[in-house]
Amino acid sequence: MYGNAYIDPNDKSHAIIAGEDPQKLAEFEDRISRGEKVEPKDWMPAEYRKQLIRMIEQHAHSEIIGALPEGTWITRAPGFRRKLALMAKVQDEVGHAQLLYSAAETLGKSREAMINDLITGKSKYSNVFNYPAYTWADACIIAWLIDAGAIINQVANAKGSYGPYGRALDRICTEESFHLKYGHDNVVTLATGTLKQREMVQAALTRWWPPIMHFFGPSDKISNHTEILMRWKVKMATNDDMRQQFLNMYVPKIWDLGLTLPDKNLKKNAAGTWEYTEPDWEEFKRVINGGGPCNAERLAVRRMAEERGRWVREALNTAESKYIIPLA
Ligand code: FAQ
Repeated sequence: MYGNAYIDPNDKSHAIIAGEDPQKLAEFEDRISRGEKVEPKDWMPAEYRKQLIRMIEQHAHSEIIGALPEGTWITRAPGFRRKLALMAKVQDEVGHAQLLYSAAETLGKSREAMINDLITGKSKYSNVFNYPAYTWADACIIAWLIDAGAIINQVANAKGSYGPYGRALDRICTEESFHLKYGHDNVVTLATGTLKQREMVQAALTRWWPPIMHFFGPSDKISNHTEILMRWKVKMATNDDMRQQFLNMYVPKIWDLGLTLPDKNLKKNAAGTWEYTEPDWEEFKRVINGGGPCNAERLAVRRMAEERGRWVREALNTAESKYIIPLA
């Protein structure tokens, strides 16, 4: 027994926490089961810290990399109002990365180390941002359905056990809800527009459906981290639960717009569960491990930004910097 939790000998998490002080672990798990928040200076198992750093860091990277496919559409968005709205959205996403990097820093990994792991390809970020946004409709589908998926995930994670992550997510979710409305409005405009607009949004939806199905992570049967993360209330829903929630909320809305989805097996069964063709997990693995259509380009842009911003960071860090012009 660890605290209130019975350890099943077949439970993979048993090995992960084997080296921890049983007393401290029991107290920690009791706190988690009481729904208390864990704060940066509290004792935590090494694996809890490691998992949180991994997850929050990947989330932060996803926000800054996620700004890239949409960002290229700012100058080409139809009309001044949409340009302004998209600019604000992209700025929000970068702000979310700042909040998340700060939350991850409370666990002891520096921002420099995180950025370095991103640009050297060591860290992962969301699969979806490794696909191109060919047309304006792709940017609209991202803003509607990727943000919708992100909200489902983040609303669940916000109730999780680590205080700084939960608080960052509460704020992020508020902003994401505006993005969702903006994305929905754009998709409705295209889906109820001219034949050419309808074809454009349908083609984008067809392109984005497989990455969207991957977005919630591998199926629970093959997910590596879900078991331990659910046990410690870092994840508050499994990958399959989140996928089901998304299908339940958005497939009817998509069909209502007269759009179709590229999965002939997609249907809600009598028990209320969505059935679908199993996503191609080999494609997913390839994309998250650097082999997607845009991975190289995305990291090249981040490396360029890192290089071009170096002088600013140096100037801020050096009191007698050569970049500061003396007043007298
Ligand atoms: N992409 O064992 P699991 C956004 C990896 S924010 C890439 O199931 P876990 C805002 C996973 O890391 C979007 N990799 O993993 C926005 C693991 O690899 P590892 C980001 C993925 O952690 C909108 C392996 O697969 N949100 O979109 C993905 O228990 C529009 C095994 O997977 C977050 O990061 C994936 N989709 O569950 C911005 C939320 N899924 O480390 C701009 C926080 C899994 O063993 C525009 N993260 N992997 O080598 C989470 O909730 C979880 O990490 C999951 C994955 C649910 C994503």
